[in-house]
Amino acid sequence: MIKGITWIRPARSAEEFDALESFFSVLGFEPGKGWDDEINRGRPFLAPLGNLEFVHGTIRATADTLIEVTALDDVRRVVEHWLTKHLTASEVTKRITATEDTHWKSRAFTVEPVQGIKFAFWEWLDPLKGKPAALDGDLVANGMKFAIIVARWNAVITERLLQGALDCLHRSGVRKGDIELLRVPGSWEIPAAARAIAETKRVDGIVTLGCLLRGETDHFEAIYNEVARGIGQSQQETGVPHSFGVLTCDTLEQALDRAGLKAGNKGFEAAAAAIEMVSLKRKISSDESAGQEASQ
Ligand code: DLZ
Repeated sequence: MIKGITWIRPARSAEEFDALESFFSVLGFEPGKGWDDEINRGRPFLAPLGNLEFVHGTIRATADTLIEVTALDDVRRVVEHWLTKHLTASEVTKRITATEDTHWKSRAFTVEPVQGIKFAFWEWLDPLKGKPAALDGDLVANGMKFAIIVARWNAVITERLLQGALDCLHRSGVRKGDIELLRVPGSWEIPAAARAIAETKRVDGIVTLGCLLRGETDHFEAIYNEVARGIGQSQQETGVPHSFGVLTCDTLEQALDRAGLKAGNKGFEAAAAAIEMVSLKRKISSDESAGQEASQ
């Protein structure tokens, strides 16, 4: 019956509220539904998991809000960038601690985005701790390069998918200059363009975006099968992750729902899948090289 926990952190001034809102916005939290009324305002930030924890004995945590993350060094870079933008150089060093091992088999640093309000960010030393024995990719994409291939056919849909994909890439840390945008006439042409860009090895991942409408597309099944096969084949033969953002719908209305209306934005989801696969691929490679070093 319990559904969730809301922990309210009062801001002492409008400036403090704005600073906290700005700080948490850059960190990749999912924004909740904010509210403003005559007497106050609130901005919720959501995390996939949360808990309320009571502690008895000597408290060794360095902050009363602990935020578990999966890529602590990347989070630290984002935090440092935010601090540098908002504080003087001498203040920055006072507001962030070094990243150190904790007594609970993890690493952590503490940051004070506004004076007197501290947050500790931490990650397990063993990335598989608390999870089934599985490797998974992160959604942190700083430094990654992507190509987006977008079909012009049904542009009213595909342009929305494109906006969703760009939104996801930018919010995950991909720089504008690290995205190559390729436009092709229709979905049929996506595999050839994907293959051509993948073979250059200029990009780490490829997002494919198109829209096939059953009612309006002759040989719908044949075209769809070929597009799906071609994208899959390009991915497997080049080793570059390709995500599949080609909608196949019966009607334009269904496609609109999947391009930002009722059913989310499949372009955003395709970009997130591409980031995750690039990250996973990197983890697999670094696991392999760690394994090779260990056996030498
Ligand atoms: C020709 C065609 C048709 C009928 N329908 C679609 C569609 O629903 N979605 C899409 O992306 N493209 C369509 N096309 C265009 C083909 O994909 C291709 O661009 C042309 O046949 C030229 O090769």
